[in-house]
Amino acid sequence: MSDFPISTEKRGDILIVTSNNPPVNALGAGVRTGLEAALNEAAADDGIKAIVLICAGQTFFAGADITEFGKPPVEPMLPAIIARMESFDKPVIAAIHGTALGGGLETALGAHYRVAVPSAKLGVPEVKLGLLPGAGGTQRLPRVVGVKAALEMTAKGDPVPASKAHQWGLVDHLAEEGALLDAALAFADKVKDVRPIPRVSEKSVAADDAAIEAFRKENARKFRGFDAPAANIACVEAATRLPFAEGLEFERGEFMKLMFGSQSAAQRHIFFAERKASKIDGIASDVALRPIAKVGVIGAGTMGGGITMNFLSAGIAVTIVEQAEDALNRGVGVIRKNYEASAAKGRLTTEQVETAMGLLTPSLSLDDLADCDLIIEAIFENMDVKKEVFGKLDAIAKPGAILASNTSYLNVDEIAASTSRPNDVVGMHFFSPANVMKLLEVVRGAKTADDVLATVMALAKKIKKVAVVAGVCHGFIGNRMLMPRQVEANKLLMEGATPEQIDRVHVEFGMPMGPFQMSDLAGVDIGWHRDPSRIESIRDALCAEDRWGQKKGAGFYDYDEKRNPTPSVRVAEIIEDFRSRSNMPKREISDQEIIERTLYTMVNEGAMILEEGMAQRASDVDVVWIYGYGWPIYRGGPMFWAGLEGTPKIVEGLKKHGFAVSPLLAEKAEKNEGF
Ligand code: T1G
Repeated sequence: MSDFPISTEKRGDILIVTSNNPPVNALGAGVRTGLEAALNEAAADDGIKAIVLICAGQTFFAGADITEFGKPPVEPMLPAIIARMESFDKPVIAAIHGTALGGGLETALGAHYRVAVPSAKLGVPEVKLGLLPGAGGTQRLPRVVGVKAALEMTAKGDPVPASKAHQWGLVDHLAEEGALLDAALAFADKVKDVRPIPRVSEKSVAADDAAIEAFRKENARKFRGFDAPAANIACVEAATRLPFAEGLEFERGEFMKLMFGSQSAAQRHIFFAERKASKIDGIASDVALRPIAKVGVIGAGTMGGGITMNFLSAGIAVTIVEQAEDALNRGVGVIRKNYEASAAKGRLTTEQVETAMGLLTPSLSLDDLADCDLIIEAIFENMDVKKEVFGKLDAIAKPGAILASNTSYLNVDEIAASTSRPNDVVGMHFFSPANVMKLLEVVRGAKTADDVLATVMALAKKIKKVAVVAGVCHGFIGNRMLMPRQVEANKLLMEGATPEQIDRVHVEFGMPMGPFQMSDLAGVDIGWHRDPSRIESIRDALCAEDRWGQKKGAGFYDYDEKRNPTPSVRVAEIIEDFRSRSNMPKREISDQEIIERTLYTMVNEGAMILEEGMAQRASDVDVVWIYGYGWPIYRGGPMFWAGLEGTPKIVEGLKKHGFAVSPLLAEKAEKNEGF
């Protein structure tokens, strides 16, 4: 036995070494010390002929302990433990269930054999933390699975199922589900006297420069702006070129560069921020949740259909209601088409499509929502319309049903007041396309009950959304910060910048698209007053000429039939016309000014959101922008980025352009602190 989260038990001449370090058996200092002690115990006992290394709880080691990063290293370090294990003169059998990830898989690679249950997954997701497998993974993995598979696993970070790992020889034996230890013991008994003991580092891996080059080219767009993927590729390439020991040195050097870079700090920040967002300050984590067995969705348009798919895909029955039969049939048809498109790409089986569609009940009557546990309206973004529907729902919905609005900026308290049950009302703001975008803003009304909020946050996890609690204000968190960005972007057009320049600055920053590209995608006509004779802005002028964006083949850009954009001469004329009529002098606008007026203003708005309590924490604001708008994860979100950019520099930039600086931001700048 040992004092550490590692216990040992002798079973005949096999030593069972068990890690019990919930929740994911992270390889923290205590575990590493316990492993070292277990190896010493096995070395000292001639009666032990093999070791089975297994984990209790939900998973095999899921990696190094990320909370230790950035702190002084504590011996024994993982690479040393793995090297000791690999050079051991008695075979070590890793018994894998759950997810053997990162340092966990690297530990299994240091073992001599690997036994896994079919449901297990094996991967090296360090790249998603802006890192690379720093305990020999980039050198051992290619020696087992080859260059191509190692490139995929290290540079993209997605795990592979045990069945595929078994095909590749990464797993030596697949055990029956639920019989892992017995299978590992039987395997150990079989190999305990087999010599030589197989050691991965003694294998070699053939060079495959063509595959490496092809992989780099094929993923250039996906990896744009990131440092870690290239470092992972370089390490895999080193494994084909250098002796193992030198390869380890190379890997170590690349790992340390990433570990102390801002990108990994940003990506680790988001890893924890995403998990923190699901926690609601002031509500006990064990509050009783309302059961959600049946969901009602009102509106079968783009949003209603996308929202519906989230629940169907999670195995939750949905009744979808429309006013007109053709709209209902169209909406249901789009849902089926989307599922069939996924099946065509091999992401779903036809059975899964039919199962999902089998959970869908189309209806033309709100009365059919009477037995729903949650009803979400996704209808026209107009307060009067929403209040009318909620008034009807109040009479139809069963007691205890949660009534949610998908409004993207309207006042949820006002909507709740149109019912006799405001404590059952909440905002659930999905982002379009709702079946794809991970972010869900959960808008907490003044009277929203704690259990309603907790139920929706838990349900979000079930439908694979990243949920963030927002307060009731115009635009909540994301769209509220989008507003100053859009206002300034349009002002910059009047002062001499072009849509292409402003969008380029944002794309170079790492955004998937700039403000005007986004406007063309979403629809320039969103929020337009629809009166072509009323032209008070550049946007009005575009809409009056039917330039509603990609859907019309023209918006801020011109589009060909494949929706490829080109700068528009007509738009330049419209802007010029507006500028000359408003006697606005045209001037050169620097890229830096665009950053200051569109990104610094977002940070300022984020600080005001925090001051007003409209977001629980700065990291929640970051999560909103990463998962709702594609903010580059290697910059950690707007508030984290403010720390990298420097709050004093941001305040100076805001003041230079005459913006009122939020007190919280000013205070951070005073102390030269981030958020
Ligand atoms: N270290 C510390 N804490 C971790 C952790 C880790 N590796 N993984 C998860 N947690 C915490 C998490 O913050 C949460 O805490 C709780 O565990 C449950 O997590 C040297 C350098 C394993 C698939 O990147 O992918 O090895 O919120 O909510 O949904 O080369 O956790 O409860 O307080 O995500 O069941 C590489 C990261 C590390 C794996 C389980 N490994 N983890 O998912 O639970 S770097 C990873 C995950 C490394 C070496 C390198 C998932 C999971 P709290 P959860 P889950």
